[in-house]
Amino acid sequence: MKSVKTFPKGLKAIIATSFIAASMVGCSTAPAATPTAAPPQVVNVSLTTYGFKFTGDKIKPGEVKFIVKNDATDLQHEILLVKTDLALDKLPMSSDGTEVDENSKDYTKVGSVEDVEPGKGGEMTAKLDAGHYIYFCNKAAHYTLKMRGEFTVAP
Ligand SMILES: [Cu+2]
Repeated sequence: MKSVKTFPKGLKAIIATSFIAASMVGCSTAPAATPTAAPPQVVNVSLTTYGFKFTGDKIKPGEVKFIVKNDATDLQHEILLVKTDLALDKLPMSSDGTEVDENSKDYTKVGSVEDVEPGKGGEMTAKLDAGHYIYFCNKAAHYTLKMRGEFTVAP
């Protein structure tokens, strides 16, 4: 007698439970309206032989980024930025008179980009308070050759 194969009884079907993806709906609002910090003011500084071209005549208190380029073709230059009430031509000089005394307490040094080769550049960023600032090149005799300038930061 031929045996008939039958599927065993009682085989329980496995019911796959479907998972409900709990997707978050809504909540697509724009990022919270936290005030973003104001981007730094940008001042472009061109160094030339015994001069500056400086775009920062309307600087407000806050972060300022100075983008410095030595556009001279002959000499290394630099920029030092100090905060002081001294007049532009009255910065304290070194004992031999060739350069500004960089250790003086008569001003507050803010920043510098030093020893910039012709055609090269650099950057400095500083947080400036309201007040009077002087910038100058402190290569020997460059300050006295009037490689200097000043600006006022005001709200
Ligand atoms: Cu110079």
